[in-house]
Amino acid sequence: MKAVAVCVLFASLSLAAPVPKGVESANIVVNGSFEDVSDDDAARPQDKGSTAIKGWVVTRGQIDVTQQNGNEWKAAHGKRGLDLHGSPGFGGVEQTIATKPGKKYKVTFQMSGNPGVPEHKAVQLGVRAAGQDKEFELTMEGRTYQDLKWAEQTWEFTAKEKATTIEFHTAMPATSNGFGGPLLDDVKVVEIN
Ligand SMILES: [Ca+2]
Repeated sequence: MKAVAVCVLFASLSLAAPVPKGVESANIVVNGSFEDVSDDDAARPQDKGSTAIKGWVVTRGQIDVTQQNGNEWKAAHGKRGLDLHGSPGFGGVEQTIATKPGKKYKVTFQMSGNPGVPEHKAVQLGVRAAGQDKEFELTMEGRTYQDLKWAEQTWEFTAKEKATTIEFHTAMPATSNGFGGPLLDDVKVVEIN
């Protein structure tokens, strides 16, 4: 009886095995966690056009690299992230990735906001690629230097070319405080079909 039971168990296990969904696509973004930047460059604001953050070009205006300091400014991944407002500045970052025309891509990233700007009740961050775009908003309620409450966001776009430039940028109004804005970390892009 025991042997039969084991056989049945194995049979049902093999039936229950998940159907392979094909190979999970790899993340095609370089340095999506913004860790690969020299200590010197991480310590100073980065102007539009800067390529100090490996794989990325700073767009629009100045940004800051954030760095974990004790129990403050913990990154979503690793030790560093970006504040898309500089000192001051209203900036962004972009990267050109290899894509297949007509294919869909899933973008995931971690978002928060700089808690040092009490007048900001919320922060807004824009993502754009291949002529498509989306704006994300997060409340600043409960977000502190000790607890940035990083929140995962997702978006999808369809590639049109063999190379696609994806940009993450502040979507806050020019009347907002340019010294602290939306925070970004742990960017991933994977092909999904
Ligand atoms: Ca990071």
